[in-house]
Amino acid sequence: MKTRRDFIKVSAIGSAAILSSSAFGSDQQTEKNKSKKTVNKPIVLSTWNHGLEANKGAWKILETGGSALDAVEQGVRVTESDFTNLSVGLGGLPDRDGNTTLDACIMDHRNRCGSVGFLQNIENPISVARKVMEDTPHIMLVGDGAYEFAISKGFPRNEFKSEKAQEAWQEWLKTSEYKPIINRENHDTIGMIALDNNGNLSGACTTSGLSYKMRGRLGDSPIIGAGLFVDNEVGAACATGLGEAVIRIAGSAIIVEMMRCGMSPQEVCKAAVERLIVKHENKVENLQVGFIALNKFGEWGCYSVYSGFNVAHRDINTEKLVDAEYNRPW
Ligand code: SD4
Repeated sequence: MKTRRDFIKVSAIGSAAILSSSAFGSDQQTEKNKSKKTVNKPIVLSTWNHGLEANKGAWKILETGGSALDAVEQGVRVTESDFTNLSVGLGGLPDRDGNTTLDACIMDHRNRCGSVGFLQNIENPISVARKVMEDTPHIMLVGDGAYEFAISKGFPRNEFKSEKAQEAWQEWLKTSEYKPIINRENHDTIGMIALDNNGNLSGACTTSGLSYKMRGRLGDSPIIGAGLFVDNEVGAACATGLGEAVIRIAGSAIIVEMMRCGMSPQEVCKAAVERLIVKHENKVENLQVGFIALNKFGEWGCYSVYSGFNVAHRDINTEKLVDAEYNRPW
């Protein structure tokens, strides 16, 4: 584990890097990156063990030379359409009023992005987010507006309610104690980032959000820069875990900025977790967050506050689930 001194060192490098990059532009660093090594592509990374199945969906597109954008959309749709999943899609655990509400966002190599929040009764929010990106002048649509937009684009209304999720909610109602202790079980939000054969990056993130959340609550997952960020010059990042904590540090955006300055994906995921811990004044009991990052060379990394986070990785040579390094054990 890092000492405080090490941490300060990394933070200092990180902040200097961010300053230099955001204040003076990225050209110098991009030039430096260009002179580097060969590229491992295509490659796809997803959060949690449901990422293995999702990666298979993405891989069908990547292996035939398809775009990272199509791959991440099709990949996470696999998880959304798995109604046994209690944390993504219509099978997800509901809010405290018993309604499952969905958040998703997508971003591509041209800095285009789209997002939906507080969406109900639609099976594949990620595809609605893509339509927001492609067919509207906006980036985010939420609630009834997002739903009406989806219907207008031909997405069917789906009234599915998971018995398992409803039972869990009934159980929760007995105490109605709101404790956002998440990610102890091995399933959660799916975030996916990919690099295609043309060297382009895209990402997608989709979730039913925190179980038993307040009505109307949005987490990080539909927020570009928090749950997901992609910069095709540099890399992509995605977050899972307590969304409020990710939003506070603009998690995915800072990860990409640190990569812009030459830090490796593994270093930046670790630095972002360390920043998050410090910004929460070290009070992170039960606060789990995990990050994944991928750079333009197909190098990747992952790191979480607590143990238990894992990442599905697929490239030409490998298809596996990897346990992320972490700051502390549960
Ligand atoms: C949220 N970040 O709504 C999501 C939940 C999640 O792992 O990712 N859990 O806050």
